[in-house]
Amino acid sequence: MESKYNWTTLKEYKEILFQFYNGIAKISINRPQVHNAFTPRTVMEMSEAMELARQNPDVGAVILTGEGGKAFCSGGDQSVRGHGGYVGEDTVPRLNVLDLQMQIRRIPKPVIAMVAGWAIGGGHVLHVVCDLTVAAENARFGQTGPKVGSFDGGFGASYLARIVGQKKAREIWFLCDQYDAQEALQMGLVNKVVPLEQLEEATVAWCEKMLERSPLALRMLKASFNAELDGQAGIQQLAGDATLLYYLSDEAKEGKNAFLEKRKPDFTQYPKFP
Ligand code: S0N
Repeated sequence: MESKYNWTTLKEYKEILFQFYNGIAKISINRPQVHNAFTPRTVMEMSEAMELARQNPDVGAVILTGEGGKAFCSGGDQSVRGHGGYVGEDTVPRLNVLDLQMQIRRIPKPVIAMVAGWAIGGGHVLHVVCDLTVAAENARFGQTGPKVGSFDGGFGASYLARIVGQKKAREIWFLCDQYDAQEALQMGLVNKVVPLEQLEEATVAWCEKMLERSPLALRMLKASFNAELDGQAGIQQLAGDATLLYYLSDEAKEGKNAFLEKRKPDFTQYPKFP
């Protein structure tokens, strides 16, 4: 489908597109012939692009999507599934999509899944771990693990259950049924459903709205939502952001300056808030 936006390529890849427009990075799986199933290489490319988006100060929001209009992602490419993982060109089996899931949760910028067509298996989990999901009316959601001999007991199970509830999450995994966009909306699995031809516009509009918001507030909120679920790792993320904010203060700078000037720090002027 033609885009009305002037996306520029940030870096050329073999199995994904990595583009930029107006503060938004778009990472798009480009294997429509297999409904955007991912290989280890696809995931490595997405991982690198996600890190580049994180480090790029011009990027304030990330869209994760799939090319072709018929699939967001159909999970791990079963044709390269080997003994112990998905086998890449180097013949090593990997389950590297788990690292990508962590990256999506860790990047201190909102990540929106833009879902047209199938979001299935490991592809479904990818949209689940995104901060928000905008779905086209043709979107179809589901897990296939127990049908094809796999499962994701990490975020794919526990975080899904936090979103849709324990009973529904067990139904989704145990039955391997597929759910349309309206059903997904009803169970809180997606945030918004729009006609396919409006999908990109609606997603970009939400990104642009978030780009008008305070980036530090969005960062702190994302870390706070994660902290509630992620235990010590979540607290570490939130605490790291607290340190970032503290470093911005004159009080913290006094400590550093005193060290460099080889003098005793004077913290007396800083308030002891009630
Ligand atoms: C998506 C489905 C339902 C669409 O059906 P439809 O419309 O009838 O299309 P098809 O004719 O089936 O598909 C069109 C072409 O695309 C190929 N294809 C589709 N999906 C895949 C896939 N996942 N791998 C390889 N090829 C795929 C079809 O073969 C067909 O090709 P041609 O035209 O040549 O015949 C339907 O396609 C479907 O059910 N697909 C399979 C969905 C699935 O089971 N995915 C895998 C689920 N498992 C995972 O994702 C593993 C999770 C995982 O990755 C993981 C979990 C925990 C810990 C680690 C990991 C990890 O691996 O890292």
